[in-house]
Amino acid sequence: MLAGTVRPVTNRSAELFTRAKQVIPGGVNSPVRAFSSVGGEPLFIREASGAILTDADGRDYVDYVGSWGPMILGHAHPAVVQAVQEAAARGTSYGAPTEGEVELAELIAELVPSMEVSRLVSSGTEATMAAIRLARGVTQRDLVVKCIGGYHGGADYLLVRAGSGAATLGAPDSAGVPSAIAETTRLVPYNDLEAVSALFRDQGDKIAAVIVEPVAGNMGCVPPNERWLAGLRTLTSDAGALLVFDEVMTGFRVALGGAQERYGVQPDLTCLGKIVGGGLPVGAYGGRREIMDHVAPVGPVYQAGTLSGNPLAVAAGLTTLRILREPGTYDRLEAIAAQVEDAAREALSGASFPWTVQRVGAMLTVFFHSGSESGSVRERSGSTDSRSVRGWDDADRCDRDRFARWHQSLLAHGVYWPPSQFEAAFVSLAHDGSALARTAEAMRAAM
Ligand code: KE4
Repeated sequence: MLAGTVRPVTNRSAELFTRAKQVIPGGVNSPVRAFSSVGGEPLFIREASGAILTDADGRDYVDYVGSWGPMILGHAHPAVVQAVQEAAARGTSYGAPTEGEVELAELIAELVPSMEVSRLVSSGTEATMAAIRLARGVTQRDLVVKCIGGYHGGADYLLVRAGSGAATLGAPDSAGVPSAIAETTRLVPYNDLEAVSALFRDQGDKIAAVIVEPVAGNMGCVPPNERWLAGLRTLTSDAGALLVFDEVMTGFRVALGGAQERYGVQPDLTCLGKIVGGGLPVGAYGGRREIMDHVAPVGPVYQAGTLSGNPLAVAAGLTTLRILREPGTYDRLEAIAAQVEDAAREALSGASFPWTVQRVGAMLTVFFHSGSESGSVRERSGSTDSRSVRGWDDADRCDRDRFARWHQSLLAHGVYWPPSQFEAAFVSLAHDGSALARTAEAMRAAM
C-alpha cells in the first residue's frame, strides 16, 4: 500500500516501542535504530520486499537503510530466501566444517584477490577485532591507528572517537573502555596524510596497523582524496605496519571487488561484513597466506566462533555474491544510485541553506553543511566540487536539526532514510522506477 494511504489510525510501533523499552536497552538492539538524533520513535518493521519496508501498522516505505548495507539485492530476494530455506531444512548449525564455507572462501578470494586466505566470523565487529589482533601478533607491536569519525564496530580500542551510532549519540568515546586500552589507539583525521606521516615519523616502529574505511561511511559518505589510500599503503609498508581496509560497508558495494578494486590499492588485511552475508550474520577477515598462517590453529593468534560459517548465513552470502558477479550488475547499480543522487540535488537546488551530496557507488549522504573549500573531485561526475565534506571536522559542523527535520519529512512521505546525519544511505538493485519516483517526490516535498 502506498505511503500516506488513509488507514485506521493505529500505532503498533509505539505500542511495541513502549514494551521494548521495558526489556531492551532503549528498546532497540542497536543504538542507531532508536531514532534518537532525528526525533520521533522508531518504526517497528513487519516485513520487507525489494526496496519496500512495511511497518507494524502496514505502512510502506522506500528503504535506504537496507539493514545498514547488506540488502544490496533488495529485501527477500527469491533466490536468497530459497537458499536459506533449503539450508535450514538440512539443519541450522553443525559446529563443523561444511562445503559451503569452502565455496564462500574461494569466492571471496576470487572477487577480492588480496584475501587469498580468509576466516569467516559472525559480524563486522568480530572481523575487525580479529584483524587487529592478528596485526599485533604478526608485528609484535601494540599501537593501532584509526581515523577520527571512523567506525569499526564495538571493540574497546576501536570505540575511540568513533563514528556511526557513537557519533550520532554524541558519545564517540564509550564508557567502559579502560584508559590503558584507549592509549593503544592513535587518532588521525580522515584524508590527512600529513598527520599520518608525522605519526609514523614519531612512533612508526610501535604501530601494528592502520585500520581505515577506504570510503568513510560512518561520518556520512566521505570519499578518499586522491593521495589518501596510496599514501597509507606507502607509509605502512615502509614502517613494517599492516594496512587494514575495513570494507565491512564498502565490500561488494562500491565495486564487486570493493574499494580496493575501485581505487587500486591493496591492503594487507581486509575486513568484510554486511553484504558478504546477504542479510544473515557473516563477517570475514583475510589477506595473504603468509599473514593468515598466523591464525589458529595454524599459528599463535587465537580467534574462534560458535556460529562462524553458519550454513544458513553462508547460503545467503554465497547466493548474494553469485548474483552480484553477474555481468552488468554494477553498471545497473551505478545508474540507479545516480538517479537517487540527482533527485536529492534537484530537490535541494533551490535551498537557502548550505548542503552537499557525496556518493561513491551505491552509498551516499546528504550533508546539511556546505563542506569546506577543498577542491575535491565529486566521485560520479568527475566535476570539481568547490566544497566537500572531507572528514569528521567538516561532518561535525552539519546542521543536525535541519537533517532531523528533513528525515522526518521524508518518513512522512514514505521514504525511510538512515536516521542519522553520520550514516550513509544505501541503494539496492531493487530500487525500481516506482521507488525512485516516490523518492524524488518525497525529497521535493521535504523542501
Ligand atoms: P557489525 O558488528 O555491526 O556487523 O559491523 C561493525 C562495522 C564495522 N565496520 C564498518 C565500516 C561498519 O560500518 C560497521 C557497522 N556499521 C553500522 C552502520 N554504519 C552498523 C549499524 C549499527 O551499528 O546498528
